[in-house]
Amino acid sequence: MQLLDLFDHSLLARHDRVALEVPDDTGALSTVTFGELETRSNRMARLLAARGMRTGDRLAFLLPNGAAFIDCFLACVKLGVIVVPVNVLYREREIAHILDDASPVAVVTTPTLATSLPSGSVAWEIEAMWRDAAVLDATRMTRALDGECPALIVYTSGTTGRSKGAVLTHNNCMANVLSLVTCWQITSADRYLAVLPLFHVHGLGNGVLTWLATGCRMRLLERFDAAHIAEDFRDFAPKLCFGVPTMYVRLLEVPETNARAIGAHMRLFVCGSAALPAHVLAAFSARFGHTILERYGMSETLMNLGNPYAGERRPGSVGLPFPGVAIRIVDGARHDVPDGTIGELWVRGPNVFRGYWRRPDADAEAFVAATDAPGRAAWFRTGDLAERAGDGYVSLRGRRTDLIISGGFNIYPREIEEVLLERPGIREAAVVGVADERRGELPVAYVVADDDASVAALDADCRSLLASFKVPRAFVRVEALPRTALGKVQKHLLPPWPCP
Ligand code: MLC
Ligand code: AMP
Repeated sequence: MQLLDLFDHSLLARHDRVALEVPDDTGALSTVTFGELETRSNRMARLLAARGMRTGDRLAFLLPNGAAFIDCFLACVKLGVIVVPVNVLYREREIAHILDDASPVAVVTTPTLATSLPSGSVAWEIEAMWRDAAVLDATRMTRALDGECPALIVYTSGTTGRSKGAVLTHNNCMANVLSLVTCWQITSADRYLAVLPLFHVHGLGNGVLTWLATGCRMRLLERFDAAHIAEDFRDFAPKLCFGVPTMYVRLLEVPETNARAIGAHMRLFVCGSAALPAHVLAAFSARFGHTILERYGMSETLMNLGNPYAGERRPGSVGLPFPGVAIRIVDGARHDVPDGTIGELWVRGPNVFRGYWRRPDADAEAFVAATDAPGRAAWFRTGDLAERAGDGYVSLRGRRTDLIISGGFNIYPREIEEVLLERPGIREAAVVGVADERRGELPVAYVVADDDASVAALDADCRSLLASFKVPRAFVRVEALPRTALGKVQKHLLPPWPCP
C-alpha cells in the first residue's frame, strides 16, 4: 500500500463532501470538496510530470499554510515525488543548507517567500503553476509505489549545527496515521481546526495525513494567531485540535464563558512537540472542561507515545507507546534501567524513519543494532531522557543534547554559536535556553567580545541570518566562558539571566 490508498477513502469515496475550508486574502472562507482536491491534485501532478519530475525526485515547499500546499502535496504523493517542507521563517542561510543537501528539482513558493531563497535557486511560483495546471487533463495520474518509498524528507536541526534530513517513507506515514486514527478515534464526523505550520511533522504528519485518511473536515488557518483564535473556535465549532504547549498557554487568555462554549463542542485537544507543564494542563482543564491529551514524537519517528484516549491522561507524562512501537530506557553502558530510573529513550517500530538523507555517519550514531532480537530493525536513540513508572507510563526528563525548544520550534545552540563566532569582534559564544512561561524556553547568548559595539550589532545580524525564533533574546557580555580543564564550556555555570 501507499499513502494514496488511504487517502482514497476520502478523495474518491467522499467525493462530494467538503474537505477543506480556508480563508482567502480578504478573510472570506472558501471551501473545497474531496472531489475537487482529487482533480486539482491530478492537474498539479500532470504539471509536475510535464516539468520533468519523476518518482524519487525531491520538491521543496517554501509555502504558507493554504490550499496550494495541499494540492502540491497530494500531487507529489501521487507521483512518488519526495516532499521537502521548509520552515517559512527560515532565512537564506538556513534554506541554502537544505537546498544544497536535498538537491530538490525546484522550490515551490510565493513571491514574498521567494525573497528568502539563495540566488540561483530554481523557484516555481505557485500562482503561475496554478495557471499552467488549470488547462491540463484532470484524470488521475499515479505511480505504483512500494510502501518503503520515501514520502518526506524533514529537516531537523542537528547537534553539529547543520540540519539533517529525516527520510520518512509511505509506510512510516501510514503507521502514524493508523495509530492516531485508532487511538484518538478520529472519524469522518470530526471537524479539525488546523493551526500548526504544515512544514513540521506535527501539522503535516499528524494533522494533514489523518484528515486525508479519515475524510473529516479541516479548517486550515495560515497560523495560530492568539488575538483571533477564539473566533475561529466559535465560528468553526471544531471537535479536534492539535497544538504545541505555547498555543495552550495562550488559549488560557480566552475569557471563561467563551472557553466553556469552545469546550462544549470539542472532543479532543492534543498537545505535543514540547513539554506541557502540569499547571497548564490543570488550568486548561478548569477553563475548557477538557484534559489535554499529551503525546510525544519526533521528526525522525512521527508519534512514539501518547496518553490514552479513554484511560488516565497523566499530567507530566507522555503516556504509553503507540501500537507497534517498542521502547527501551538505557544507561550510559546501554543497559536497561529499572522502572523509576532515568535513562535515554530508544524506540523501534513501523513509524521510525529510514535514516538521514545521505548521512551514513549520522545513521551510525543514531541507530543501535538490535542484539535482543537478531534480524529486527535497529533501535533509534531519541536523545531524550525518560523514566518509566511501574504501570508503564513514561515521563520525559530532559535531553541528552542541549536542544532548546521555543514555542515548539527546535533550536540547536551550536548553530547560533557558529553564527555569533562569525561576527566581527566576537571571540567566544555560548547559547543556553532560559525558562519562559509562554514559549517554554528562550535562547540567550553569552559572548566574550572585543568591545560593546560588537555585542550591540549582534541582534540585527542574527535577525538577518536566522529565523526569528532562533534570535537570542539577550546578548550578555562576559569576561570569559566557564570551562572545564579540558576546555569544554560549562553552560550551567554561566551567570543567570537577566544579569544583575
Ligand atoms: C511564529 N511566527 C510565525 C509563525 N509562528 N510566523 C509565520 N508563521 C508561523 N507559523 C513568528 C511571528 O511572526 C513572530 O515573529 C514570532 O514568530 C512570535 O509570534 P507570536 O504570535 O508572538 O507567537 P506566540 O504567541 O508565541 O506563538 C507562537 C506559535 C509558534 C506557537 C504560534 O511558535 C508556532 O507555530 N509553533 C509551532 C511549532 C511546531 O509546529 N512545532 C512542531 C515541530 S515537530 P517575530 O519576528 O515578531 O518574533 C515536533 C515533533 C512532535 O516537534 O513531537 O510534534
Ligand atoms: P523535532 O526534532 O522538531 O521533531 O522535535 C522532537 C523533539 O521534541 C523530541 O526529541 C522531544 O525532545 C521534543 N518533544 C516532542 N514531544 C514532546 C513532549 N510531549 N514533551 C516533551 N518534549 C517533547
